[in-house]
Amino acid sequence: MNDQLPIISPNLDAPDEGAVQLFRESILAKLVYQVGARRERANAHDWFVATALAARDRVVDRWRRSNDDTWAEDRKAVCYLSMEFLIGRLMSDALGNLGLIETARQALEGLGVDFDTVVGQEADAALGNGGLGRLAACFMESMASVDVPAYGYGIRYEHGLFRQVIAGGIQHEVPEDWLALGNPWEFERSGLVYEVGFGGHVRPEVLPDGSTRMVWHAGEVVNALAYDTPVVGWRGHRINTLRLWSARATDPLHLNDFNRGDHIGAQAARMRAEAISRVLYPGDESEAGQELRLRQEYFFASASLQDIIRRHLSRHADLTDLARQVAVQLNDTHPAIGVAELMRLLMDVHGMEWDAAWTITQATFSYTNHTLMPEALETWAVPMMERLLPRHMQIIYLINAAHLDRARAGGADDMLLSNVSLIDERHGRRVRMGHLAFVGSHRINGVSALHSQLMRDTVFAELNGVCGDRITNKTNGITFRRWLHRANPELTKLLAEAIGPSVLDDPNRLERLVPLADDASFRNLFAGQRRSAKERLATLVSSRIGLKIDPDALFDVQIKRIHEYKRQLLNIIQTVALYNAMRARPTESWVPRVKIFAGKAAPSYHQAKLIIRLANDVAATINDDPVLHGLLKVAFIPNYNVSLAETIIPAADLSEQISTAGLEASGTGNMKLALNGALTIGTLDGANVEIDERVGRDNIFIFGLTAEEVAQRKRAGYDAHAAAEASPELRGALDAIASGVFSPGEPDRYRGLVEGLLNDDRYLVTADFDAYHSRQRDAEALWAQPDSWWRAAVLNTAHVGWFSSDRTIREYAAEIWDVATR
Ligand code: 26V
Repeated sequence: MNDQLPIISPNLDAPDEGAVQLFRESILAKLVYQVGARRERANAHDWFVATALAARDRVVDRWRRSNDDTWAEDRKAVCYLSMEFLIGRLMSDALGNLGLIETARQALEGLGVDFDTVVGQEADAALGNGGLGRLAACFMESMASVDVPAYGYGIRYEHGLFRQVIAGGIQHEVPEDWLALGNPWEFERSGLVYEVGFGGHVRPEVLPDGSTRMVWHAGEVVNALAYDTPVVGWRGHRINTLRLWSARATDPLHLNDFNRGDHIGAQAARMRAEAISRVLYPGDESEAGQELRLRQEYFFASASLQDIIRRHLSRHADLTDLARQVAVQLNDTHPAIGVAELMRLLMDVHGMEWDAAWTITQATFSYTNHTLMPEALETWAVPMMERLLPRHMQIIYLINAAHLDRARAGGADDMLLSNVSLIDERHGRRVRMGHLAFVGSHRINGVSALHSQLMRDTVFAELNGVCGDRITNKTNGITFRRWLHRANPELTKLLAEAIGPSVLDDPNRLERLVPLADDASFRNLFAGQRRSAKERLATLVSSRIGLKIDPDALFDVQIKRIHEYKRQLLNIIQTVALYNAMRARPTESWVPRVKIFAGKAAPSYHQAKLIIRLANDVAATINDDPVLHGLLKVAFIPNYNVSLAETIIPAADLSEQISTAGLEASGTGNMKLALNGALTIGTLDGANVEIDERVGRDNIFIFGLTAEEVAQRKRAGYDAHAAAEASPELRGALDAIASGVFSPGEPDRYRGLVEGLLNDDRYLVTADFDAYHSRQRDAEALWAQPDSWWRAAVLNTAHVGWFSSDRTIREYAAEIWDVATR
């Protein structure tokens, strides 16, 4: 495909002068005619917009070609439904995949404008909370790269994830405003608008042919307006579409009210409608949503399915073939109401019979589960569903009745029936969205081998038994274009020179690095690259929080959402234990270390916010202590986001992946850090298990209870007091924290936290402490032997090619979607 358009050359190549000149002219034209700025007075943001628009022009023809080819070849398309797309900046993604980074750099240089400054102007698109949203962004890029026709469907939140400000060690949330200066990448599709209803009532109505149909008379209608962003695949092979819906009132102003002088009331309905796409819910595993969240979920699921049906009917006489033409992937349960919505559209709007509609629905949908944490499993109160989505509630009851009949016929007893029912009757009646997604899908997948097995063995065991084994595993991946090529161009260049540029196209070729791990001069180059990335990070840390850190120290990094199960607390307690030891024996030869933390806590998650405060308090005390001679520093870098990750990851020596085994579904930061040559210290949890299998036990620091042992301990009843008594290091660290060593102005600040840990250590922090502490000693010992450390680092990069999201997407394509890949 795209045979008339040139295949993009590797972006490490030097561009020719003609191409640079052309691009420069096109930037200047955009600056003058679209930004409306004079060259002499243009600011960095003006240059950013002009450059983005020039780049976008290079995308548009290929984009149309991709769509035309999909039509012409009648190819099946994937529709990826996700509440979250955590994209970050798009400039280097687009330019990088088009092979235009050097062209753009030189084009701007010739105008006296610095490329990196221009790229730095772009606001991160933070339309997601963490892992789930970032995975969706990686998948979009990989689908374009392996030539899968795909639409990402989501919500165009006006405000993405809050900006985190740390003041006095405490997290404050400030609204994020990524659209304030416009978004040059998107196209508003004023012709693509769908009506989404809420509330009202349902009535059977007799049609002219004598048949009856259920008709939903919605009490409120909101318009969904499409905004499209092109998603450029590697080397520009294919350009897919990210289609995000913006909520608009059907009646923007009640003129009568306005004319009567009620200027606010006249806009009330508009505010209510448009609130739907106003802001991303900032929760993650820790929080359940409220009514507005259900409105968001239905809003985007409905608009997306209407769009899918409209597109299908523009080419086909009816909907019988729908599942042959599209695969709809539910990214967690957030779009699961789509199961009932597709049934409604097929039956009530398009006149299909139940059985035919159900066959199509199940063949169309598949569902990915991203967490087994009980507090994150979505359920919605039946009364609210009945009020907001009365027809959907009827359909859910009908789906449930058929599902329970099948289970009963298969021999299910009452207990089993109540466990597999779509309605949870135990604490008020609630719809179990995971069950709805499961029953409505032909395939259900987990995101790492361990997680998928735990789905089969625990949360979904009974449902999977009743439905006939539908669970399959698709271990997560990351796009190497962003997380290696863009984030770490120096390392990428070194790799391409050492093992050939084909590694840019085929990550499995990273294995060719294996012999180079034993080559001292290559190891030096590898370490030299890390050193310069650490210098860049040190500059950033100094400018953001005024802390000086030594680029020769071991950079020990834990970057992710703050959550008790991820156990930042274990890391902090261990940091305090190290601090105590250094103070007790200041003359010992300590390995210089910088503990780096970054991550956001959900605004209402008090315990997570307290952990952030503790990290900052510990940092303040340790960083100021002259006895340590700067050998230990602690940095909490505020406002973790995709762009910050791109700076931290290439600079990390040690990657902290220390969740309680069985609780981290996969992790993807673990893959990014290992790819860039960091050594993992981690538990046998999520994808760590598969990283361990690939890099080998000699090149990773594994510790702690296994998922099975965790389950046993919990069953037996675990006593944290006994663990603390048995471990002097742990006891000392906890005493210091509890007694106010790090909060001298308020000595009791962390007393409750420590007591809570000792009385109910749900995440088994104290159980894993000694094992963790001792693996940290092993890491220091290895660091003290640079030849061995860097050998292990090179082998990490060499062995993790499998974690490319291209591999993950190929597996989904072959085993779930039934679409071809390149
Ligand atoms: C739950 C909620 C609850 C209501 C408010 C908004 C909201 C947003 C997200 C979630 C569920 C988050 C689940 C999640 O992010 N899971 C992560 O998925 C990653 C990709 O598969 C995986 O690597 C991580 O291990 C997993 O924690």
